[in-house]
Amino acid sequence: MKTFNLSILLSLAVAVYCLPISQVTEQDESFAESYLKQFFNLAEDSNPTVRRGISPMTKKLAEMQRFFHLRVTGTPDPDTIAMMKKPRCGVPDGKIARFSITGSNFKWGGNSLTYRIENYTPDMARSEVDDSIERALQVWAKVTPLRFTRVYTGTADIMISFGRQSHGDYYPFDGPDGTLAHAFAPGPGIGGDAHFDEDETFTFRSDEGYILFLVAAHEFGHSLGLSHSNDPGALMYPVYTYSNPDTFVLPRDDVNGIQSLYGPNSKKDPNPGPTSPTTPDACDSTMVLDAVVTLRGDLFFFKDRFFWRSYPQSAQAQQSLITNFWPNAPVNIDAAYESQHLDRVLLFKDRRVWSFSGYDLAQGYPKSISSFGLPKTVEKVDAALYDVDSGKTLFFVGSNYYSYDEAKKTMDQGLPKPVDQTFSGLTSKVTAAFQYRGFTYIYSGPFMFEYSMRSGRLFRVLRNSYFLPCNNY
Ligand SMILES: [Ca+2]
Ligand SMILES: [Ca+2]
Ligand SMILES: [Ca+2]
Ligand SMILES: [Zn+2]
Ligand SMILES: [Zn+2]
Repeated sequence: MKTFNLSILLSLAVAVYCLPISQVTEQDESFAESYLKQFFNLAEDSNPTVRRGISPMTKKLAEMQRFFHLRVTGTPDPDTIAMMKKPRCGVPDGKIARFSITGSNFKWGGNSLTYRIENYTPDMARSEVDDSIERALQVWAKVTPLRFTRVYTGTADIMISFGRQSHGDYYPFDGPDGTLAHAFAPGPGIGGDAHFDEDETFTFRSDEGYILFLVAAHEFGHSLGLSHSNDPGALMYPVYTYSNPDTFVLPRDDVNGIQSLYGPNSKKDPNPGPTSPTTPDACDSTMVLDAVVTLRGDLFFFKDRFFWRSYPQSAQAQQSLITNFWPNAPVNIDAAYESQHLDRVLLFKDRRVWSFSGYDLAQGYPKSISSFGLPKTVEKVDAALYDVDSGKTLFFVGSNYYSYDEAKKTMDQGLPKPVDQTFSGLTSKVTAAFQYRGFTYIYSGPFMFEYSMRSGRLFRVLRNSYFLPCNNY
C-alpha cells in the first residue's frame, strides 16, 4: 500500500514538473496575432471579445499548432511562439489564404519556362548567385518534364530579384530574419516570380546565414504551383532548415507534389543518384527506432534525420528534424541517454558522443566513446540507458552490456556482461533503451520489453505505439 501511494505521488510530481510555464506576455499575444494574420488567414477585424463560443484567434492558433504538429492548446504557449519566431518563407500556410501569393495548385500550361535574374545580392559573388539559382531550378527539372531557359532581357516567366522592405508588390519584407523570401504561383505578370529579402545574409554553402540554393529551391516550388507541406522533412516545409547543399536530394513528399502537377521526367537520368529521402511515419508498426531518451519529463524518439517529442498527458507527438533542435548534433544516431546527474542529453554515433545542455553542445564535445572507458574494439553503442536507482549508465554493445558509474566517472569491473543474463527473454539485439516512471524499456526491433530493473522481472512485451502516438493529420 505504501509503495502504491508513493507511485501516485511520483507520477503527480512528474505531471506538475512537465506542465509548460504558461506565461504569455502581451507582446507574445500581439506577435501571434500578426503571425496568424500573415500566414493563417486570421481575419483583420477579428475581435475575440464580442463573439460567442471559441474566438477566431483560438481557432487559428489550433490550426497553426496542428499544421506544425505542436501540442494543440489554442493559446500562444512558449513552444508555439518559438515556432512562430523561426525564419521562414513569406507564403501563407493556411488552406484558403487571402492573397494571390498562395500556391493553390495553379500550374504552367507548358513545360518550357524562362527565368531572369534581375539583380544581384552583394552577399555573394555573381557567379555563386547564378550557380545557386540554376541548381535550385534543376532540383525540380530533374524529376519532371520541366525545362528552364535563362534570359537576360525582357519579361521571363520567373523573374528573380532581391529587395528589402517595400520592393514593388503589396508584400513588404520585414528586415533581418522572419520572412526570408516569397514567390507567386504560376500565372502572367508577377505570377511565378521569386523575391528574396536583401536584409538577410545569403550564402553559397557556409552555415552562417541562409543558403541561397535552399531558399531558392523552396521558392521555385511555389513558382511552379506547390503550396506548403507540413512534412518536416519536405523542402516545401515553411520553416528554413539547413541541409548540405552539395548532397541535397529532393525529398519524396516534394517529388510526389510536383509530379502530381507535371508528371515524372520522361528522360532517363544516366546517373540517378541517391533516392529521395522519406520521412519516418509513427504509424509504421515495423519501424525500428534508432534511440529513445527522456528529457526533462518528455520522451524523444529518434529515427533517421528526425525525432518525435511526446509529452506526457498528451496523445500527440511533434516530429522535427534533429538539427532544428540541436544544430550541432549528428543524424542517424546509434544511441542516446539523459544524464540526470549532469542535466544533459548524450547522443552517440559510431565512435563518438555528443553532450548537450539544452540546445547547446557542451565544451570539449564530440568526444570518443573510449572516454567512458569502453574498449577500443567497440565500434558503436547500440543503445544506452541511465538507471536512476543505481546512478549507472548501461551501454548495450552486441549481445553484451557495460555499466558506467556516473558519479565516479568509471566503468564498473567484471564487464561486459551478457544482456540476457540481466534481461530475461531478450534473445535478439538491443536497438534502443530508456527508463521511465520506474520501469526499464528495452527495444529489440519494433518490440519493446518492459522490465523492473530491481527484480529483473519482465512484465510485458509492447509495440512502439505504446509510447509513440500514431497521429497523422
Ligand atoms: Ca512572372
Ligand atoms: Ca526578413
Ligand atoms: Ca543581404
Ligand atoms: Zn514557402
Ligand atoms: Zn515581393
